[in-house]
Amino acid sequence: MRQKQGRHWIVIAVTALAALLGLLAMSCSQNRQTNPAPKKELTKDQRMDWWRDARFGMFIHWGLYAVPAGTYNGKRVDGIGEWIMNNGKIPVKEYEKYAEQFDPVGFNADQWVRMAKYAGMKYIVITSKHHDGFCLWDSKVTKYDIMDATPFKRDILKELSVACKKHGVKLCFYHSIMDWHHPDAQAPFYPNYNDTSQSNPNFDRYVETYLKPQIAELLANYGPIGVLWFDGEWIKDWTEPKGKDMYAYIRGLRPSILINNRVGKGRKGMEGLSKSDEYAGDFGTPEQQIPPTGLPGVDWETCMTINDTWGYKSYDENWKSTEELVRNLADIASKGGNFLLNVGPTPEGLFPRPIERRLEEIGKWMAVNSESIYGTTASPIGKPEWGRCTARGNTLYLHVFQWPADGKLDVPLAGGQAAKAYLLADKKHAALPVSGGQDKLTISVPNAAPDSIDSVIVLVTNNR
Ligand code: H79
Repeated sequence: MRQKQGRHWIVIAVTALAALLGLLAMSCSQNRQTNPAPKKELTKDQRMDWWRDARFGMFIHWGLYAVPAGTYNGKRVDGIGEWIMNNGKIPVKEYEKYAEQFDPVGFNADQWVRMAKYAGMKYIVITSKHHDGFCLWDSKVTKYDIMDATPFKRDILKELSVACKKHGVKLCFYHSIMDWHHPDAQAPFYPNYNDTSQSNPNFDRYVETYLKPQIAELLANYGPIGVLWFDGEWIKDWTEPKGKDMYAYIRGLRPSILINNRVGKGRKGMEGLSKSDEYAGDFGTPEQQIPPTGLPGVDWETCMTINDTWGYKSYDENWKSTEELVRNLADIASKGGNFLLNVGPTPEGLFPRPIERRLEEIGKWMAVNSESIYGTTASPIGKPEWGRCTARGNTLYLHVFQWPADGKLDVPLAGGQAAKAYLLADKKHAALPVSGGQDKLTISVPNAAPDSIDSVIVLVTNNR
């Protein structure tokens, strides 16, 4: 009996100890959550490092607007495809019905990411939510999303996050502040959802109980996110203090993330300026334009359509040529910026064939020449008349768009500065003869251009 009682006490003591330890562990882990061990915060340069190195990314505009694809009630609606709800004056309840038709059975995240990677793009920015308010992921704060409102019921962002991780491509989200579907945002402004003179008295509720929780979901459930790319910040209800608050909120959750300047009011009109000491945001976002001389002192990224629309329009065939796209990439890199090239997939979940062809051709150029793009800095010799120039330390990459007919390429550098020159396409790096003058040097090049779009000559200098 005594023995039994003794054992009884031991059991109680052990149980109590275990419970105590459990409590202790719990409070410790709680402590860990509320008081994170002081981690050394990354500097802005460290946060920007991968992005500055990347230089080339894929923008993807995909949502319900791919279903009407530019046509409403049998009539073509002018303007960019993803704006059809506003431009076609489609009532919320009617637009919502496109969700029932959104069934992109051809969607294959792995294929999309492989195409981006093949083209040499290091990151993907996809519309988690565009102005129409429809969500491409399983959001817990709305039923207006891919899981609850469509027959497809597959979390597109989840599948992309898996594919991006597999292929080493950074996943980033575009998220619209403006929301034409939410009653506390712009929905009541129908038929002009983009009315910038009106205010919604419940907008703060939208921000606190909808927008911020959505951002938290996007940061919690899809692996490490490279960039949050905001848009639709021009509405009256969005202010710079709100932008700064959102910026701080996001950095509080993910200290190393990057956030574009449209989180606040740092973009005046369609300019790309972002000075983070004045405005919230890490980089400027010139849209559909390349700043003539870059934006000195500011990180920036030009976003651009591959035809004339962001979201798919079935009849927009105004494709930019591969030549224009590759030269844009070189032009942008030569000014120290990034190129975010947009694709608008079909409602079946496919990239239109003309897009695939261009990505393949860009990829072929990048396979030979990407060294002249990744991690390079702006041209130290301005815009030479034959093309563009990018730099990496002592090395200049001469992007020759117009191959010299006389076999002589003039470079505005003093002659003594050249240590060596060769064609990037030449695996043997056979030296090209260089002769020098006072204020220019001349490289003798073969008669035929190695690449009709952009032939790169590597010029190693000894002066920098
Ligand atoms: O997502 C793509 C487009 O749907 C979106 N941004 C890219 C990345 C885009 N939104 N608007 N535009 C493109 C052009 C429209 C600009 C205007 Fe305005 C909005 C004209 C009037 C309201 C902003 C505010 C510029 C002037 C006032």
